[in-house]
Amino acid sequence: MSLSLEELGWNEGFEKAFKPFYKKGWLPGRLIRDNKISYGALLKGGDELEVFMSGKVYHAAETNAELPAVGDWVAIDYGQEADEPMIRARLDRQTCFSRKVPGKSIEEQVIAANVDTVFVVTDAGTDLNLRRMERYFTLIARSSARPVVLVNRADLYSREENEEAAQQIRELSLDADVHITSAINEEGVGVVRRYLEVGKTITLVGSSGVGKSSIVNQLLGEEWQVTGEINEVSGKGRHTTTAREIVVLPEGGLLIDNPGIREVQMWTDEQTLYEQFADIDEISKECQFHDCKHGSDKGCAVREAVESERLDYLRYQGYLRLDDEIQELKAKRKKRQMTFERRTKRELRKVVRNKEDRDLMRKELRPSTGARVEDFED
Ligand SMILES: Nc1nc2c(ncn2[C@@H]2O[C@H](COP(=O)(O)OP(=O)(O)OP(=O)(O)O)[C@@H](O)[C@H]2O)c(=O)[nH]1
Ligand SMILES: [Mg+2]
Ligand SMILES: [Zn+2]
Repeated sequence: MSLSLEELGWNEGFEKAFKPFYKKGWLPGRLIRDNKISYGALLKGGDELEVFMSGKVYHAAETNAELPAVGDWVAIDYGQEADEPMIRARLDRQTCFSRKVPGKSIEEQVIAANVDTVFVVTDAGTDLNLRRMERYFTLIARSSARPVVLVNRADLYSREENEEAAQQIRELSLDADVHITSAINEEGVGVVRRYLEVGKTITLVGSSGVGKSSIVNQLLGEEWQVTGEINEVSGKGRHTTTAREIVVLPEGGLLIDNPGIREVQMWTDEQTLYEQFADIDEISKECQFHDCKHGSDKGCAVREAVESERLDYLRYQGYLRLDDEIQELKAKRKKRQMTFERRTKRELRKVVRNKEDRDLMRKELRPSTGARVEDFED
């Protein structure tokens, strides 16, 4: 299969941004796998190449989120014959789906760069959590990708249960398409195909075990199996995905399967939050004070709306929690930006002198990119 750059997601914007790099003799590649020390890159023609990050790219990144990530387009320098191919630059992302690194850290974790559509996979029963769904919607809105929800495992629930779950999810977002699917019965998975387009990248996220890889396998056809190895540690004999990787689909389009996400921590700004909660934003115009926090504030129209059952109590609670998280993140970031990031950079510079050190450092200092323990539910 010989692939053009366009089939790998290249477009005019990237072509334009790449101009200065062509002049240096570098060539574009799309990162499809993060091996920590190196990356797998797809090149024009469809060949895969192992590429290494240059010290310059490493130093130029002020945060881990700025380092190359799966989905990124980079400029590759082949150097002399015996040299390792090097990433000399990363093109600006056209979309970027990220969350906050789980735990106390205040860093952004890029889940996938340059994705066009994010599928959130859930089900109508044990996995369904509308508050979590609101988080996904907020993160997707921030990413500039298009949101689609799959209410999967439909074979395990009644038609009414599936329909009701889908309806509840639809009420949370004006932008998201919501479909009911069953990967086991091959029901509705065909709808995912409708979103596939040559050169467009989709990704699937959701809790572990909801069926992301099963859906991916159906799109890939029999001979491809991305469901991972059997989990010997837990002894559950389940196939759990442990790394994200881009695959080119036989019918065109690119797809990133993800490990199960346990914590959907906020990585966004207030603006995106308000847009996602336009109903609350609208009501809040009637609050007595313009900086109303909608808690115990006097004359709060939002609280009144909850009391008169015009606004769902749980949605209101979810909103307050997300707003809290965003404010906290903002405050922490401000405080630590100067000290923490500058210090890390200085320390990196000191140590990352030669290649051996560089590789070692990469292993130790890139805990928040790629898949981590927190990515997995068990
Ligand atoms: N009944 C039913 N089972 C399903 C369906 N989709 C997936 N499963 C099963 O659920 C289990 C987990 O499916 P996976 O596709 O590996 O789930 P995943 O979302 O990729 O999980 P992680 O890789 O751990 O994040 C497998 O045993 C699947 O056969 C479905 O629609 N109906
Ligand atoms: Mg999986
Ligand atoms: Zn208010």
